[in-house]
Amino acid sequence: MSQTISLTEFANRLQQLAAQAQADNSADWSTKYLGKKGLFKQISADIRAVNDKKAAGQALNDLKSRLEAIAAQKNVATVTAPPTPALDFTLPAADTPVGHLHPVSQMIEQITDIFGRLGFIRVRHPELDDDENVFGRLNMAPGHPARDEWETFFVHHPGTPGHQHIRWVMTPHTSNGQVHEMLRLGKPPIRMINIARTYRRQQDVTHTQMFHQFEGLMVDKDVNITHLKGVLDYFAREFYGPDSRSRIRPFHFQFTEPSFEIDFSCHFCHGTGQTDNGDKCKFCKSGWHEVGGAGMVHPHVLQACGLDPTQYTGFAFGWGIERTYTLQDNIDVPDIRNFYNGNLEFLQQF
Ligand code: FA5
Repeated sequence: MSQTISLTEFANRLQQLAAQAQADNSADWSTKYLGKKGLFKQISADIRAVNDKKAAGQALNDLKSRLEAIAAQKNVATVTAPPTPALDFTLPAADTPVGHLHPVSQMIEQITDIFGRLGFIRVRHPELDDDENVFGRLNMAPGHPARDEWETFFVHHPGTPGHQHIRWVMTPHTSNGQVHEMLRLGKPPIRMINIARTYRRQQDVTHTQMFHQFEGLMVDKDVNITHLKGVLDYFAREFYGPDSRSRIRPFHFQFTEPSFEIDFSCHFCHGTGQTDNGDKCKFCKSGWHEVGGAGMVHPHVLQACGLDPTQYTGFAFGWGIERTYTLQDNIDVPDIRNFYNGNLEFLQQF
């Protein structure tokens, strides 16, 4: 049986604790005396050994008031448990974070939808392809200097005995889709949109080694540049807003003739290049954003893909998906690599 303590002995101990507390100026005074595991809590446990619990309880209450008075006098905050908030069952539940499609997937859906309304059907063509489809049939014979522009990853494959040797290439652009589609269908009309991953030996704030491009192709009788311009203007209006428009500027691609660079009017300054108070638009500087390339399919390409260039003409266009986001004024893309490094703060803005 545990030892009993007389009420007098208990009261003496309380007195000693009060005196000690009064003399003590330590920085952790409050925790030491009134904290959850503090001296008051410890001495309160001794009440079990006192017979006269009523008087002992009264003495403990007096000590508590005394300690609180000392705390106030010493100007220390007393440690008291925070009030338990009353449960309100009528409050709405806290939001559960909900994920969403990756921005690249979102844009693929949007682009597929916009061009789909013009009859361009989305197709898929290989991302690891024969050099002949990526370059050769696109008017870039082996050794042609234009090949250097694509900063290509080549895949070494020794070949399979008895099979034709294939020179494998990780596609640096989606233009190989033009070749596949013409060979697949064999006969116009052709209206495709090929969206795929592409690869280049490039890596900095505006380049990733893997990125996405899309490629449009239309081939038929009497297709001309005005059709291309109409399609680009339609895209500008649908994607950027009703007052957006496109511009094409002369350029060179080996697989289109003539070739163009495509610009879209800046949706921030509406193509004026100026802010309302006459300053240069910080977003575009010139009123336009360059997005990608286009042109009329080169007769050599039509021929290499089995189509008669005296009967058919066509146009092609293509650009990058990640880069398109960098041209939107409501989206912050300080580094294009953020699309692929799992940075949630970045991805949550989409
Ligand atoms: C081409 O790739 C041509 N195939 C486009 C084309 C299609 C021309 C049909 C004519 C007819 P270019 O190399 O400029 O063109 O690349 C097009 C776009 O891809 C660029 O404007 C950019 O948006 C994107 N791009 C290119 N390299 C990278 C990269 N490393 N990282 C992210 N985006 C890139």
